[in-house]
Amino acid sequence: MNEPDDQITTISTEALAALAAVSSIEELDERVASIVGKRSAFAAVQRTFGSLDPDERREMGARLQEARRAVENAVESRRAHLGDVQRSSMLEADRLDLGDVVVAARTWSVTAGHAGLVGTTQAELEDVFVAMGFAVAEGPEVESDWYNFEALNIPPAHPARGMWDTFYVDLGEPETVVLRTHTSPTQVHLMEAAVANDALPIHAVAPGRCYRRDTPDARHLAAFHQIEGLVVDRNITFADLAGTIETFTRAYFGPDIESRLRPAFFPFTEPSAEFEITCTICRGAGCRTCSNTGWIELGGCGMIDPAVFEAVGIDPDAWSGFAFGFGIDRCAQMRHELSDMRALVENDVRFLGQFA
Ligand code: FA5
Repeated sequence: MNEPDDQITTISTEALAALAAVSSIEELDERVASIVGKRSAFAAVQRTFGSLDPDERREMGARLQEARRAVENAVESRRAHLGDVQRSSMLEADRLDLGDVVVAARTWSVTAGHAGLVGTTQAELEDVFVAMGFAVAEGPEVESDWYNFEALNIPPAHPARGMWDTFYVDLGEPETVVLRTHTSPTQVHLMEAAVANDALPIHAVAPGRCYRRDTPDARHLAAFHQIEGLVVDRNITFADLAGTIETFTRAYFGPDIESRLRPAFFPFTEPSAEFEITCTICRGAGCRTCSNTGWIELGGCGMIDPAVFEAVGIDPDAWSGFAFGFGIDRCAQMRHELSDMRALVENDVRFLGQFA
């Protein structure tokens, strides 16, 4: 039998060898008790110290602590090393070699790609409205407060500003430049241009991207698209608006989808309405996408408020008109029965490939 001192040296050497043989963190966790814990040779030799005289016991106790601490430090370095190895092999396994994907998968022909669903939906909507006699226009995505709010009868501090949670651009005076929250500012641009060029009447649609601080969910995105419609002419009535929306719904969604107008409030139209269609996911039965209502709101609309005509210099006694603004992403979602709008921006090639 070795002296305790020799035993401690042997135990340390064997413990370090056992550590070197461990090849994963899981294995280390399993074995750590037998290397430095209560089931270890260190613990066993400590139990024999009772038979030593007090001075020797103290000396051997200190020697054992020192040896055990050295092995404990070695356990931690081994754990750190094994962690590094495990992380690098995980990263290596997850590495996406795009070259390999294209060559090996061969599920897509290698082409220049194709238009996205929102882009094609926008083009289809434009076609429907062009067939109904509308021109296609566009307006800027970065707007002044005047175009996005004030000219639309939404003065500063008006509670209706809360309807649109706005991204402000850090330009000029605070809160004077915005990412447009809707396409309605294009109404103002179109009317101003028509007045300047003596070019009334107006029959136009203006599609484009809008931004709101909305939390993305099944029916919302923070960057989305609307198509604005504007008609300014003589003797335009709400019946013209309702007829236009009905014609659009039938042309785009087909005759089986019901639509309805519900009274609503927008500061720039009076009267105003919300336009809804039967939820195409549940066919009206109620589901998660339509929050169990059976209906999906596609947009807002109404007769141009005289205050807006006055802001742009159009005589409200001589001219009347209507406007509407529909969500293009919502139209795509309902037309293609997508239960969650976020699929449009997730860039999953299996989804995108269906619309090639
Ligand atoms: C408006 O934006 C008004 N400018 C519509 C309008 C135009 C009224 C002309 C009167 C005259 P609203 O906030 O309800 O209204 O949005 C209209 C549509 O845009 C919604 O019905 C929806 O289809 C779409 N939409 C709004 N917010 C989002 C969003 N975060 N993500 C996706 N689509 C959205």
